Amino acid sequence: MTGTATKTQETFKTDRSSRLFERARAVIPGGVNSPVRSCKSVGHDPIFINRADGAYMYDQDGNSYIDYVGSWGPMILGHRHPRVLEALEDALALGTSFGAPSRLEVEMAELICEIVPSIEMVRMVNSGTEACMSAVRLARAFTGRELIVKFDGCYHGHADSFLVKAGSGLATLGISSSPGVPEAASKLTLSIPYNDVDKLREVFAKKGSEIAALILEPIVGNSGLIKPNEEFLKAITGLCRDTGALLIFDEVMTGFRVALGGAQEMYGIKPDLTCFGKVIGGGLPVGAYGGRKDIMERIAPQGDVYQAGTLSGNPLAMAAGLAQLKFLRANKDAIYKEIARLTDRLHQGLDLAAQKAGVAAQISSVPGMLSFFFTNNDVTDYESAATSDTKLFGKVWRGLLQSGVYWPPSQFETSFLSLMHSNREIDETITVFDQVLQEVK
Ligand code: HOZ
Repeated sequence: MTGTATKTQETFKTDRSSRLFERARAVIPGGVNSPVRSCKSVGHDPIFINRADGAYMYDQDGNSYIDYVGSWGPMILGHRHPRVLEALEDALALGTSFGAPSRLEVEMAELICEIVPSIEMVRMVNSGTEACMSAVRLARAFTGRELIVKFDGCYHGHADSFLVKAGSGLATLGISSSPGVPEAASKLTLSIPYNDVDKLREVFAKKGSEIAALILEPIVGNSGLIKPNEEFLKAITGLCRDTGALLIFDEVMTGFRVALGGAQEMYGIKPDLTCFGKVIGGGLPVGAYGGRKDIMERIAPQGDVYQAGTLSGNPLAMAAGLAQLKFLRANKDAIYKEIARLTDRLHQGLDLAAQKAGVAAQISSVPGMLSFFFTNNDVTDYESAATSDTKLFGKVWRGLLQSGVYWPPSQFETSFLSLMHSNREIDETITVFDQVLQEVK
């Protein structure tokens, strides 16, 4: 399942993508169905993808790319993994949607509870946005409190309560919130800098008894990749325990990726609730939230907290997700070791290339996720991530694209590696990055 990246910038053509973009702009706002993929912040028009296979994507003009978006996380096994395709074919033969319970939903819930010990019960939804939105409603109902604490530059989907100093597309577009979010909703969300223990203590000292939940990306992917420090992780667990606020981990990006049990396994933390997204659908639209049984039992129809969805637990999404999760569990040691090795190789290579070019760069990575920032500052929160030279990032992004590397089209997103990336793709990426830096510095 290997391909080849476009070797030279001279062969790079975008005529068909350009024509599709023109048609799209007439009927889809901004010509895209999600803002970041418009490539606006990196000074390019979007590339329309035709197909993907293994570690590669192929566009409508026939250009091929080593893919570092991986559908924003779920393609841990690469595109079109045979196990996932087989499971989908089997499920397809039985029907595409029932709107009634089916066996695969039960198997999925059992598997998630087995792999992630903090999860005793889980509810399927259709996206990470839905998962986070529902988890917060549940936390508010359970605690009888209304305030939510989040961190600047973290992104938990586009529900009203989260569009306060949010990362991802909002950071990319340079906006911190959105018209249409009622002031009354944003007032209930307190957003503070990531990794800032003093600020965290201050907020909990003042408002601890009113805080329903603290929600965070245990490793930030939506400001570019930012790792939590140890003191910060200790503080969040301690403060939640002491005040009765629920700790919600948004593992939409990190779940089943940085380790089989996600970031919570990596850091040895048991959050009260966890949100998952696309990763449990193996590339199909899905999400889930789960956690402590005494909290989850409050959800209707067992309890009184309402949340519902016709396509929740959709058989195709469950089949693809189960196939991927079972494969990951069966080959756990080899897979996570290999993904960590590949990420490390890329990290070292990009670091060396930047040093060679004399360009100030910070490379940040955890197994399977990596970002580069063009700054002298250590990147520990959104503010320091925003000191990156985004113009240079745009130039480098365009150079990578034209040489066959599809990197996330925003400084404020992380890249994702898959098991289908090999030394060959990693080394080619490093070579291209090196050449591009020499040209644009
Ligand atoms: N905001 C998404 C990743 N954090 C990107 C969604 C997309 O454009 O597909």
